[in-house]
Amino acid sequence: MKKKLVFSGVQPTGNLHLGNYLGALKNFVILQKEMKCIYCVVDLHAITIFQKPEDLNNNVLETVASFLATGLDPKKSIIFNQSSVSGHAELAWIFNCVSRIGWLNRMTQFKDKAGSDKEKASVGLYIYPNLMAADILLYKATHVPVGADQKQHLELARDIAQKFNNDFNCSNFFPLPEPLIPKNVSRVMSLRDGTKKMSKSEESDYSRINLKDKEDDIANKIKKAKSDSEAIPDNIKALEAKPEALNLLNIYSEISNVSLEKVLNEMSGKEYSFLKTKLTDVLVNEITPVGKEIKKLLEDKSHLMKVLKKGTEKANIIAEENLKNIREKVGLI
Ligand code: AQP
Repeated sequence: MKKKLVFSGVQPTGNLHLGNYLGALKNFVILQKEMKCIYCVVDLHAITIFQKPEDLNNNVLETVASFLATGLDPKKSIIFNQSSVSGHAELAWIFNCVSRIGWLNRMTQFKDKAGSDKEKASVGLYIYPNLMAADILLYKATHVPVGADQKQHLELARDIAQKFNNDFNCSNFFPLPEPLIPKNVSRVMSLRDGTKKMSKSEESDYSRINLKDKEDDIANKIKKAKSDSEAIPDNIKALEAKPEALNLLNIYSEISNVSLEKVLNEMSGKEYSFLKTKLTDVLVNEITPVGKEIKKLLEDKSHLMKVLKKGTEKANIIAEENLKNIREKVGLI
């Protein structure tokens, strides 16, 4: 039995939001209690879409602050930024040569992010999933907590690991990493359009709850969130064609830790304004303390830099040890 090891990353592309929190960060903290975990600020992924250098710098520190504010402990977990361990880029190149163009052509995130003019997207955005496979397999991680949007990339990482093991005749050299996707809210949707995921890069700030939002921001955004003109139904099936209503109910169920069925039992027949008041309360309780802590942590940037430096040292030791064996398998001197 291989030892369990968790790896996951978050892009420093702006304010972290409720989707990042429920899809990833909350799970990171739970896993930290059970196994060895490596959590990475994936700055090399961020630059697949142009980032202003000064913004990127700040966003890296803000992401670390968000990790710590949600409860990650640098004494228990390794916390660092991707570009400071050069093994990520080296292994990504090796995987560029293992992964197949046909595999990448199937990735839906590239299609979504590249938009209609794919010719103008960066090559980095196209091969992003190979770098993600390298991030995970550089440490031979076995488990990867992610939101549902990353499931396809995880499957690609497994295909790359399998092909590497076959090509270089070393079965079981790389583990086939398993995604850990939250069961209830695996994809938090935009507050303005329930068919789109909540995202940092969505233009309207009203589409998301940011971890740094104040009480009033949260109340306003939930008040303005799209819901439904009919009363809350008593069964989940009736919500199928109402993605915005379902999203609000799902978020409420997850944060208040009450099953969706029970929430519907309690609220059926009521207006959505009833749900919105309760949702605002639970969100304010859960999110605003995190936001306050992020702001406090950002006042001491040298502490955040120290956390990254220590994490980098620890990550580098594991990465170099594994890379030595990887280079040998490939035949590089
Ligand atoms: N809406 C979401 N619901 C559930 N999980 C989500 N995640 C992101 N959005 C949601 C999960 O958060 C982790 C970190 O994601 P990321 O920031 O590295 O990249 P992303 O998925 O591309 O997030 P965004 O907000 O959409 O960023 P931009 O706009 O910069 O592309 C991942 O585990 C992800 O699944």
